[in-house]
Amino acid sequence: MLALAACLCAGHARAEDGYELWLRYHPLPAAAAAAYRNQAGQLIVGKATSTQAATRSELLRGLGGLLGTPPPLSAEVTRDGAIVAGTPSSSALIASLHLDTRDLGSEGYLVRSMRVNGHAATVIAGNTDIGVLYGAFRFLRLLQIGRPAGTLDLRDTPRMQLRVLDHWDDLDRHVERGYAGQSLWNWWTLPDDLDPRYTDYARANASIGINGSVLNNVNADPLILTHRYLLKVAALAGVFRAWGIRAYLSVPFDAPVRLGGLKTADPLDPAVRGWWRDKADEIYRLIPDFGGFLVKAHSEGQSGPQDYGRTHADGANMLAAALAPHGGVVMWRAFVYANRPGEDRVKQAWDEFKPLDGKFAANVLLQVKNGPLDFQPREPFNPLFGAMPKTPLMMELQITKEYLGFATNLVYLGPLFKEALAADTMAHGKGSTVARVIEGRRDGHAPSGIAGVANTGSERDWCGSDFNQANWYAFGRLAWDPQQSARAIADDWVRMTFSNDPGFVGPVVDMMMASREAAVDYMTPLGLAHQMGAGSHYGPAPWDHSLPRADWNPTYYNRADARGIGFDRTATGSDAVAQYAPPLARCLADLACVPDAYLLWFHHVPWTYRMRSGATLWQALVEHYTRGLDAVQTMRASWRGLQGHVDAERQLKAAAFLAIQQREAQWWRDASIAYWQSLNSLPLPPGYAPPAHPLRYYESLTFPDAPGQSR
Ligand code: BDP
Repeated sequence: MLALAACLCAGHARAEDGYELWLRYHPLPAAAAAAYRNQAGQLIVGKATSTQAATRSELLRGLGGLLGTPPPLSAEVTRDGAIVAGTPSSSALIASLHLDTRDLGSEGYLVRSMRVNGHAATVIAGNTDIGVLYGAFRFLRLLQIGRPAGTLDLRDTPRMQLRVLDHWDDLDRHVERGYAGQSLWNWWTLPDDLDPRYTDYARANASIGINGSVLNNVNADPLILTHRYLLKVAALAGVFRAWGIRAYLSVPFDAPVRLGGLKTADPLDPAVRGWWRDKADEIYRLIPDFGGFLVKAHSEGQSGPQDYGRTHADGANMLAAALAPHGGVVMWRAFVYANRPGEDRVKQAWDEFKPLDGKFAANVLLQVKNGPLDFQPREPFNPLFGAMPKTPLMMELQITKEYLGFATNLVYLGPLFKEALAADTMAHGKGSTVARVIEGRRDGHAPSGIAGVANTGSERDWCGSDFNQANWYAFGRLAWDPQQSARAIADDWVRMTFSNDPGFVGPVVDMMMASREAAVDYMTPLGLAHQMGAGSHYGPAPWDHSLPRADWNPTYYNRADARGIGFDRTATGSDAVAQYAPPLARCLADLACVPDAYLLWFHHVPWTYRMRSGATLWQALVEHYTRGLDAVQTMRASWRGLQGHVDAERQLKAAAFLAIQQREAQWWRDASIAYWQSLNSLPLPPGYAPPAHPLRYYESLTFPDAPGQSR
């Protein structure tokens, strides 16, 4: 008992299980709380709509937690230090201030210190309730990250319209590529039971500006479109609505056959068109603000319009016509590689979609993965960005770490997301970055959007580890504004999630910022890709060629033999490089110009190839693997040194996961080196430790139980 009491008093001893995410609202230090109490002495905010009520409850909850007591609600400003939140149309008080809200659009906000009725006040305003909610979260964040109380003058609007999470959740609650338990949606108990967790999910999303959720797996089950399931979807949409989040569904293209009993799903067949129209009408009767459909067609066994001799545009436009009267959109995925066996897989989407530019209906967005392959630790950007100026392209990122060691590896994805967004397509001269392409400003498109494949699940901490929460957080923040820096976002997240203690924030942010490069180094350095165990994508298996399709196997991608390694994608090989804008293509095709990070993605080179550093490729590879492993060791030591700064529960969990990561980084390094050596027979450069086991040991490892596999 005494030990327990001692533990509970030791500053950070309050055990935390991660459920509160970055919305912990734990008490601020006394001085900061006192200063802010002067700025939060009264709260004037309506509750006439569900979003206003949500804003009010979040401000009361946040300020109450951070300051010790929530400010009293009031109808009027009667003293200094009031917080006034609302829109000019919902609040006469806000209207009387004659704020300039013209550039705030339908989701933007301002947070401003000004005098109201002769008193000092903080005004949180927008043109819409949801803008005000976003402003309220921004205000709370200032307190959470330890910004000193004082004058405020902030305005912000999102750069993209659709900021969406894609849940690859099956209806039996299995999550494809999910590593955090089961699906959050308990389809069996819906619509009657509305787990409070659905509200907390919506709060978390709203706090970072996410405004859409695709509820089910892209490998979609037609059951989702039955009336019984639509009632469940409507119940979730009802919870999300107050928080500005629309529900979307993944639909199988052949639903009219599998569910509707039609003989065909041909998009030009009037009966098929009628079936989808009726289905859309039924959905909108239940869910008036339904967002639309996400479609994986003609990919990995999913049916598509080509089964009926039609194009992707025919298929997408047919669904778009059914949704258009209701204001819904189609997010049509460009992740296809089924149609051209023998062709380099990374070329296929471009080959298939580029000719269709300009052929899509106005409410279709093409959803394009950040790279041309599949969510690898590093890929060059997808050449479709910049290549389809007449089509709104939406970027799809993966927040769940399918190819990055699952939930237990600490890999902060902010730098990966940023790298993809900041890549210069050079399609319209220098500076035409991927972010500008998807924001749609350059090509004058509306709508615009970005999607992230969610990492959430039923585990208490939502994401399978505390640090994985940072990837959900970073996705939302970058979806709102791709110009923000990954480091600044990490800094905010660490403060909100753990502590404002500078002795903690600095080292943890450094650790996070180094983690993605570390993963690239110990898994797939210098442009290698897809070297993970076939199917499960767990652990290294560069030798594997067991799967029936060549392009599902690591050997397809590494092309390693006694002489060299890498995929020749120049004119002497697959010429995938030609899909990039000419000035960029020229550089990538040229060994003297291609960045080291993409060397083996675009080139097949001898093991003895001289790198810019003077080292041979072989030496450089060994160096990178080892550097990645060393970086994990450093992360682990750094975390150990921070003991006492956070509660023991979260400290121990992250420490245990870092130990797993170190073991796996060692395994990646050693297994990769052992396999390459079996081909090139080269000795290790001096000073580097040999693999711990012979190659056959690594080859013998199997993991039929690895989580998240596709079925
Ligand atoms: C791959 C996953 C697979 C998904 C597919 C997709 O391995 O489970 O179904 O992408 O995006 O990354 O459709």
